[in-house]
Amino acid sequence: MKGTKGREVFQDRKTQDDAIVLMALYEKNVEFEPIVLDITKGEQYSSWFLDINPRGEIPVLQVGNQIIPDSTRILDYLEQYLEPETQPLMYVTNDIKLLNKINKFRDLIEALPAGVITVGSFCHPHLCGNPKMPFILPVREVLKSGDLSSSQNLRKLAEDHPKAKGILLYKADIQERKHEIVTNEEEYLKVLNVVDQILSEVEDELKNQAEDINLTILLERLYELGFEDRFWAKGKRSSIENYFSRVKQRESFKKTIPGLPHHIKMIVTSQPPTYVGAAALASLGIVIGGLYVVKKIIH
Ligand SMILES: N[C@@H](CCC(=O)N[C@@H](CS)C(=O)NCC(=O)O)C(=O)O
Repeated sequence: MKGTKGREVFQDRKTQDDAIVLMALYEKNVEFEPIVLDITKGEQYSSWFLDINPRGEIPVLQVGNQIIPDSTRILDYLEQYLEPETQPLMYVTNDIKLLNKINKFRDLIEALPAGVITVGSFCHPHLCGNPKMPFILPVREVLKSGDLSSSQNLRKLAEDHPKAKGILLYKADIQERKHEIVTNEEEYLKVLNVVDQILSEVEDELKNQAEDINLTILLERLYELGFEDRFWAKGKRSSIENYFSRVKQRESFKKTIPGLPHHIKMIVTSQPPTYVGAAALASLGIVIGGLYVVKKIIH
C-alpha cells in the first residue's frame, strides 16, 4: 500500500455514496485519512465543513488543497489522476464500446434514488422481505420520523447557516417532493419498477461483463432492505445472484460494509432528538437525478 499523507476522506460510513468511495479506495489500495462526520447530527452543516463543501454533503475527498466532492467525481479522480498506475477499478476496460455501455449503466444505477427506495421500504413493508442490519426496527423508525421532519429541519438550518441558506432551502423543497413519493404506495411502486427495469438490463449485461462498484453497493443496499427476493434471489436473476455472491468475497467489499459492532453503535447513537439528517442518511442528494431517470423511463 502506498504511504500517502494529505488524503482525507470526509464521510459517515452509513451512506451508499460513502460505501462506493470506500470500496474504490480499498480496491485501489489507496491509503487515506477518514474524517467521520455524523450526518444524523447535522455535522455536515458545520461552518468548517461548509467551507469544504458548500452543499453540506459527503463524501468529499481532499488531496492537499484540492477538494473533490461527489462519489462519481471521486472515482474518476482516483482512476485518472491520483493513482493511474494502480490496479484499475472494476469497471475499467480498454474496449471503448464496452466502456460506453458500462458508463451508461453506471449513470442509470447512480441516478436511482437510494433515499426514496430506502425510506419507502419502511413506509410500505409489505413490498419487501426481511430487512437486515442496519435497517432493523429502531433505525427504520428513526429514519421514517427523520424523513418526516427533515424539510422543516433543513429550513431551520437555513436560518442558522446564512452561508448555506440557498442550498439548504433548495434541499428542503426536494425533500418535500421526496416525502410525497415515499408515502404514496403507487408512486413508490413506480420507483421499484424502474429498479426492476434497470436490473433486467443489468442481468443481460452481466453475462458478458465484469464487476462494478455502484452496482455492488446498490445490491447490498437492496439486500439490507429485504428486496433480494423481489429483484434477483432464488433464480429470478441468476447472473445478478451469482455476481452478488462473488463480489461479496472481495476484500474491498468486506472492509467497506460495516460489521455488527458498527451497526450496534449506530443504533445506540442515532436517537431521534439529535437526528437532523435522517433523510440525508438515505441520500437526499441523488433524489433529483433519480426522479429524472424515473420520469424518463416511466414516461
Ligand atoms: N451525488 C453525490 C451525493 C452526495 C449526497 O447526497 N450525500 C449525502 C449522503 S449519501 C449527504 O451528505 N447528505 C447530507 C445532507 O444532504 O444533508 C455523491 O454521489 O456523492
